[in-house]
Amino acid sequence: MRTDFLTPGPTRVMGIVNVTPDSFSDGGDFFDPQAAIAHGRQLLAEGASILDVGGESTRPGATRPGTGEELRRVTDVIGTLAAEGAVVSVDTMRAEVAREAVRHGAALVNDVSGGLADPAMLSTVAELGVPYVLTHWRGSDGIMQADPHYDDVVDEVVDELQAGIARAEAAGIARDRLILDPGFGFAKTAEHNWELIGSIDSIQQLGLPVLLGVSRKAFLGALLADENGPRPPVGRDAATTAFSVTAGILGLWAVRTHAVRANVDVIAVADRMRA
Ligand code: PMM
Repeated sequence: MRTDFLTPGPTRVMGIVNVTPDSFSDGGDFFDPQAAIAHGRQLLAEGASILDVGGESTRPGATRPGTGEELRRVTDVIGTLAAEGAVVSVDTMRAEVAREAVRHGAALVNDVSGGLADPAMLSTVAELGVPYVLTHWRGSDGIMQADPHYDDVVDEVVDELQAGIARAEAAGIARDRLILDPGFGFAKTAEHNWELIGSIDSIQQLGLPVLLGVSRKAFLGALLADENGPRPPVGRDAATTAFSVTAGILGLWAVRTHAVRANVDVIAVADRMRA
């Protein structure tokens, strides 16, 4: 089993391949599996170390596809790209999709629910033996997205990630197979996201690799708003690279981004400055 992508080194770029009709920034662009495969190849050519292939939009209010439909969207894309040598992760909240994805060559499972959406997820990942991205999440219902509450967002996210690590280990996932993600935008307001990003070292102190998923997210649209309203998602790529500089300087494990080349470039600079 391949785990070379976990070894310490410069921050990696995980390129996003959304095989969905409704993701917030690129929904529909790569819904056709052939378009998704071509996009994945393009992201690899731009320097992506990992491709994150997902068949369900996690956008608040999105209608969930059935398991069969989610599988139909991702399996050929994963199978083709993995067979060509790519390190592929599957972005799914479903154990059955994780299992099939790994059978088709996925090397890691990226579950934005931290194992909370599907009770079979953690034990399935343990059985598969692959690395697992454990994301901070508090449910996908409207209230949790629209009005999340924390007394101290950093402390609570750290505590809840620790609880997630304990759940994962209890289910049989080895600690050295875990990657942590604070879950920007998942049950968090823009203010919560800014507080968390300012204290990302608190997440690093948990001692596991950290993945940053901020690419094109709404809090950047709000930051860059003008008289026409929030900046649309495709106009948020330059701002996204600012976080990749930070990630590179702090030596985070990876950033998950839609655009790849610019993020690879700024990480090269950040890494060189660290040397
Ligand atoms: N964000 C999205 C989807 N998957 N996975 C992880 N680990 N972290 C994230 O922040 C994350 C994710 C939503 O963004 P998209 O719809 O543009 O893929």
